[in-house]
Amino acid sequence: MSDTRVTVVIPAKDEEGLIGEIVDAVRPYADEVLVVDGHSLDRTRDIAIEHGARVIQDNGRGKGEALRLSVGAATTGIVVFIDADGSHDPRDIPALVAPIKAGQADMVIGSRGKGGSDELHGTFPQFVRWVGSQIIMLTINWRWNVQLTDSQNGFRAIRREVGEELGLTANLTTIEQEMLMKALKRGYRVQEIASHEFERRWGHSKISVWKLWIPYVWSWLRNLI
Ligand SMILES: Nc1nc2c(ncn2[C@@H]2O[C@H](COP(=O)(O)OP(=O)(O)OP(=O)(O)O)[C@@H](O)[C@H]2O)c(=O)[nH]1
Ligand SMILES: [Mg+2]
Repeated sequence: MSDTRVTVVIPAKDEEGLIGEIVDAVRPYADEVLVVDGHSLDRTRDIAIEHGARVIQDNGRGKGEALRLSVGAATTGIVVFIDADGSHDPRDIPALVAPIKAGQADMVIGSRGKGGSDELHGTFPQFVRWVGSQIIMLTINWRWNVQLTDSQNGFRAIRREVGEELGLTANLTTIEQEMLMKALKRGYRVQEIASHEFERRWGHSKISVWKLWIPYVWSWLRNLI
C-alpha cells in the first residue's frame, strides 16, 4: 500500500463537551483530523476549528451520511472513524491501523466482543441492541465463513479506496453493518482488534432502538443476501 497516512474522522452532532479533547487526543495518531459536523446547534464546529481540525458538514441525513462524505473528503490512504462521545480510546488507533499498514487487512474493526463494553448491558434497550447485534453477527459469520465478534462498532479503520469502492448508501448508523457486509461480499480482508467501549462521557446518545430497529433489519437482510 502506497499511502499509509491516516485521517481520523470524528462524526459529531452536538458534542461541544468533549470534541476539543477528542481532537487533541487523536492528533498524535493522525496526519489529518477531520470532524464531520451534523449541523450542531452548540459550539461543536467552532471548538473543533479552534483545536485545529478540518471541519466539513453533512447534509443533515445522519451519521451514515457523515461517514460516507468523510471517505470522499479524506486526503490520505487510511481512514479511522472514532466517535466524539469519549466511548473509544484513541490509544487503540495504532493497533487499529497496523494490519492495514502491513498490507494484511483492508478494514479493521475495534471489537467490543473482544475488548468489552460498559454500554451494552443493563437496560432493556441495551439488551435489545445486544441480542440484535449478536444475531446479525452470527449470520454474517455463517454467510461469509468468518469468525468476527463485532459488526456494529463505529471505531474502525478502512483503506480509503475500499471505503469509496463499496458504494455505501446508508444515512443512519446502519452504515457500520453495511460497510462490513459489503466488504466481505467483495472479498476484502477484515480483521478485528480488541477495543473497550466506555460509557458516553458527555451529552446524550442519538440512537433510539425503537426508531431504528426496522432500518437495521432491512439493511441486514438486504446486504446479507
Ligand atoms: N455528523 C454527524 N454525526 C452524528 C450524527 N448522529 C450522531 N453523530 C455522531 O456519531 C457518534 C455516535 O453517536 P452516538 O449517539 O454516541 O451513537 P452510538 O455511540 O452508536 O450510541 P450510544 O452507544 O447510545 O452512545 C457521535 O460522535 C455523534 O455525535 C449526525 O447526524 N451527523
Ligand atoms: Mg456513543
